[in-house]
Amino acid sequence: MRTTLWTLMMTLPLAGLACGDKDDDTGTDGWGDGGGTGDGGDDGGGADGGGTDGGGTDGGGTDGGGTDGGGTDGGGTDGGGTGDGGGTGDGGGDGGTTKPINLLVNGNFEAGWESWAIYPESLSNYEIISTGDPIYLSDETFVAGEGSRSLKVYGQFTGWQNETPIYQSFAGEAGQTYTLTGWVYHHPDDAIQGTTYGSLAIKFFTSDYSGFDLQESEHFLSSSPTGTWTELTVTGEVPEGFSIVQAAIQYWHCYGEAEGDCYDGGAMYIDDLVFSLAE
Ligand SMILES: [Ca+2]
Repeated sequence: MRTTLWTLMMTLPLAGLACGDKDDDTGTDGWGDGGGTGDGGDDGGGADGGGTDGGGTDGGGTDGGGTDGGGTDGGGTDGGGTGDGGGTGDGGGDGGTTKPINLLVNGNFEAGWESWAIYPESLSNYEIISTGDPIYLSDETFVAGEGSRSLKVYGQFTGWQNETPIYQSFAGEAGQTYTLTGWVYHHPDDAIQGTTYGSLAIKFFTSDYSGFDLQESEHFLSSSPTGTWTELTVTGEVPEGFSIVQAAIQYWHCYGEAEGDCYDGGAMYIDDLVFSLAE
């Protein structure tokens, strides 16, 4: 496995990390925002209800009371209730392809650690971090990439190279093509150091876990921009004979360390992962 990863590191282009404005839905990611809010509801309640029916006919005239007629019956009940329309206005799809179905549960970590796994389970060098939590070694506080919570991972501090894989597993079939995207971040006051790097990976296993293969995204490393969320993407096809597919976050602390005295600091934050199957 180590040979494979070295080879990968040599062959993968390290340049060209895509940094971008995470909230920008205009085109480049091809997702097409699908429109959103659906107007049309605004008119229902107000105009019809209160004005015409209520106050005039029933109320004011026959019963003769200001109280019964005008106020209660008319305006409130009828009017407000029937005025539908809100929420149904879907439409809007402004081009681009359909947003992919996300196979991940809790890919945005808003439900904390739920549905995620780490190997081995005894590892504890990670946490769910929320907007407003302190940044290690900094006076600043964390701001989630999406929603209010993200995942934070750092090194195991064994002195040696160590990997922390965090993942969700799926049943796959040979020939299927999967894509994993997500956003990563490191803060200037606690940035990734040395040879440590993080990445997204799609891992393939045979049913008995004797066979292993993977595809890996660009590396997020010490030279990657700090203080901004960067998108990583990886695509991979399930090889013949493989049936288990993992959408994985990797964190290689002290990568390549041979002396056993590496204690590089830094942490990587991850959010908003999407794992999808090509149609
Ligand atoms: Ca989130």
